Amino acid sequence: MAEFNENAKIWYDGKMVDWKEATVHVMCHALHYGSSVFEGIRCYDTKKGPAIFRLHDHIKRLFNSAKIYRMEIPFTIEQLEQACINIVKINNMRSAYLRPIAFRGYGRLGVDPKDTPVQVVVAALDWGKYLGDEAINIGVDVRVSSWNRMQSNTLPAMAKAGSNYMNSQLIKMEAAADGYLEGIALTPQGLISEGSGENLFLIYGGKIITPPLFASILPGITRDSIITIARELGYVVEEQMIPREMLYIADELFFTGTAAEVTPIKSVDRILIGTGKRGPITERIQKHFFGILTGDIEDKYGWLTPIYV
Ligand code: PPE
Repeated sequence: MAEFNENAKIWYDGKMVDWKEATVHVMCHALHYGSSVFEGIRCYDTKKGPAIFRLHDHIKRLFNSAKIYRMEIPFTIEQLEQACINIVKINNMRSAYLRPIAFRGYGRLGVDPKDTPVQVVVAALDWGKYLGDEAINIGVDVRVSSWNRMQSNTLPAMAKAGSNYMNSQLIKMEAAADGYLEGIALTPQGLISEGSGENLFLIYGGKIITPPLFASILPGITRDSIITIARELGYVVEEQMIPREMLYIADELFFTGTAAEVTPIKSVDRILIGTGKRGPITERIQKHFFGILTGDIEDKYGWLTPIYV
């Protein structure tokens, strides 16, 4: 869970405000109709100082999410990138989880968002390991959810919209109620999609396989980073539709996400995956990924934006 620091400042429509001042009205459009788009971005404490991971790609995705919903963000990409940098600075943080969100605010009620202003917030939180401290090394136990991910003509999965997280909550709460850490959702057609807040990778016969964008997934930025790293390490990575049963016979499985980073999965529906421990390919990819984030491995793709230059 993310920790709130109530002494922190929040960037709110271009101004730095106190945590307690960063409020919305109960008649805010987003509260009633789910009209928000957001991002989750990590700032890492690297050897060269704090740096934000793939800042531009995240802010670009925020604008894409807004575009899908005909939402005009009243700031530029550059302004929001700067807001992310400034919020880390002003709160004196070495590492952080940044939560930019754009939403339809207070104007009038009614589904049509006409006359409701689009407001933008960037908050900085402390968020440790998403699925628990041990999860990264040992792995998590998950189930296949009875809830499917949405079809793109129902709620577009490529938009990181608040409303999509109602579906995520169903997946997550069901998993928790049954004693699992997370659920894997299928597409409406019954093939593998993603977790409630993570993309999924499978290793089978030495190949790395992940569902394609048309499998109702969020186009994860960690997913993209892991595809790049895995190919650099010499693995074959394929984007393919994956039948459910392949989960059980996979040699290794892992989740990726900003919050989840790279988290191994040790069982699905109580069936052990491989040896029931983090697999060797997962470990190798994790090491490389974390190596870039600490600064031990060269950031050759320019993924890190330093806070202080
Ligand atoms: N799928 C979903 C549904 C998702 O929410 C995330 C991120 C991903 C895939 C991975 O995307 P990326 O972070 O770009 O690699 N989920 C964010 C929110 C989690 C939350 O509980 O809040 C995150 O990881 O920040």
